[in-house]
Amino acid sequence: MNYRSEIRNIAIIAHVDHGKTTLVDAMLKQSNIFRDNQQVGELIMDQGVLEREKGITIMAKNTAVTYRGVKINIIDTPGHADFSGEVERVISMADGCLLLVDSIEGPMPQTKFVLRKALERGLKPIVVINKIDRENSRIAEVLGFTQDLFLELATSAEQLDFPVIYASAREGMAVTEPSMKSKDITPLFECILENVPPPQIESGPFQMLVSNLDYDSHKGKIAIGRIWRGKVATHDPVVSVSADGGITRYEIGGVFTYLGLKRLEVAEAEAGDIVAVTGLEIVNIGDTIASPERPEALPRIEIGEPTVEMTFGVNTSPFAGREGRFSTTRHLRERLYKELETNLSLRVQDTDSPDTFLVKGRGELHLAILIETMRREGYEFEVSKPEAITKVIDGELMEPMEILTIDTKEEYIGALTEMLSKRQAQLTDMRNDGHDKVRLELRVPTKGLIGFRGAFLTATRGEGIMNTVFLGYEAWHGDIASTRNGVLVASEQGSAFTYGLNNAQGRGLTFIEPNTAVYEGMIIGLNSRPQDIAINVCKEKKKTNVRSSTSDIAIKLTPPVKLSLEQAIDFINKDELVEVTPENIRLRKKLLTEAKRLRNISLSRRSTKA
Ligand SMILES: Nc1nc2c(ncn2[C@@H]2O[C@H](COP(=O)(O)OP(=O)(O)OP(=O)(O)O)[C@@H](O)[C@H]2O)c(=O)[nH]1
Ligand SMILES: [Mg+2]
Repeated sequence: MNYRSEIRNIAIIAHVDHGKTTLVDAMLKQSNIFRDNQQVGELIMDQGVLEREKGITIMAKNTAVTYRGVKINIIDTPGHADFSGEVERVISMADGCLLLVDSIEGPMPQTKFVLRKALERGLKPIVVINKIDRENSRIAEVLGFTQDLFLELATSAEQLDFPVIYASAREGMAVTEPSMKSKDITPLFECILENVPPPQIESGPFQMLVSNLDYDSHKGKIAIGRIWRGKVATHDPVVSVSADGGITRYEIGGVFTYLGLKRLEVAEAEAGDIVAVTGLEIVNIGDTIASPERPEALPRIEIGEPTVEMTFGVNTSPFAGREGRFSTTRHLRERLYKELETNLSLRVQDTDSPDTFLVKGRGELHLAILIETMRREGYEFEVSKPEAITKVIDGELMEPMEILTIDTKEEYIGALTEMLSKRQAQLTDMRNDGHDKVRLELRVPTKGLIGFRGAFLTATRGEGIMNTVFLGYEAWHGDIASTRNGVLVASEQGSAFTYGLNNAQGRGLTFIEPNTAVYEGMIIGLNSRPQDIAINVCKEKKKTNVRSSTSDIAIKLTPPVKLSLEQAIDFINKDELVEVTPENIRLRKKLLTEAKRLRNISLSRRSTKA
């Protein structure tokens, strides 16, 4: 076997927010990639609009730095459990990984998930205890927990012998012993060179696995992946091998390697390196690109199954077609199926209704990000309440289960326990930090977590953090009764008036401002009782000599509760929809008129009695 000693390929993996992208910042900044006066800012790799807005990584991305003549290809991955398909997609490109662990939080559910994936793939791990600058960091303890995790997950004794680096990604420093001082992350670079094996190469005809796709308006489709065998050069004839074994011939348009934020065009590239190639129009992630001499497929990328589904339908509200550029079935269908090319853990299915598609993802956030992206692209559509995906195995109904971890203050435990038991959660562990902080670990059916996040934040007054990770399928635990109150529903189409909204506020919370356009059946608030009520919010105060607008002003409304897209999806019940357009997010009843809704209730009562 030959090695390429001038290359290292590493993936950076961790639980959400433990500092992966910040550590990549430090690696980029300290390897002289940028000009001295270049303003690069923070979280450099998080270039997606939603990534920047939300401060989280959504897609895995490649970059590279050079250190002492060695090129280190770096793959930054997302830590949020909903995007774990991204980790599965890219991890096969690496030979080693940096497992980051927050020096206060310690290993979290997603730390375990990603470490398991990395060890299964045989990646050489380096543990990085990060954020050691934080005031209450408990480095020794966190290292102990991390060692326990390795004991649980290691597939060979060798994997237990991992190097540890202590770092503050934010301050751009790393050391090999917590007591040491350093001005930079040199010890981390040295540790990578020393411990991560250089890529093994096989000589022979060219072969690479496509792990990612990108588009360029000039160059067209760009296929990204690691070369496993041989070399590739511009104009080389190649074939792509698709999932069904189909072979398509192409000529390589260009070959690129990574350096910093750029892709550099090179004449040729060799096994062991991570490259981007152009010229292949219909290649997909998971396909192999190979020399026509030996068109053998590499094993395809395995991605965990989706756990949550919801419908995406053509907008059927009375305001349909007003605000979106793309609103037809054809638009919606094409866009959703296109998403499958890069969003590997997503599934899309046609349904009995030609205007509605079933979309399955790894969690509510996974689906919410797709909805938000489409809305910004100009699409308008309606979505249903997310539901856990059940399946029947050997005649038995099974449902997905998750591990829920909660970090909060002791005082909220009572309220949380009550909420969680209604959602069929079972407490499996509770740890106290000796002050007033606790960590709870629970097993919960996925269905019990839908709509939980909002309630959780309210119950803990924003002083709680919750994380979930997929556990597996278990026999159905039974139905969960809806815990939400009824809604306030507009009874007429028009413009909401302060007077009408004031009446609504006598019944509960409202979601809209005065002058908002409403339609019959649109949800404008939350009732303080279990049933829905229809209210005419377009009602003005009876006309007197005084102009109505001035008398309106005299009424002081409580500011409305504005639901974000994620909150809206979390909020709705099965008989409701979220209408999504580039300009608005509206909530509505599926059945818009009160008469239809009442008839539906009496019909369903009759059918349950029968
Ligand atoms: N105090 C301190 N904060 C840090 C450190 N590293 C990262 N942070 C902060 O932690 C937060 C999350 O950092 P990110 O780098 O986005 O974390 P991430 O692991 O990439 O997060 P995801 O990609 O969303 O999973 C940011 O506010 C960082 O500024 C550190 O060493 N010390
Ligand atoms: Mg990140």
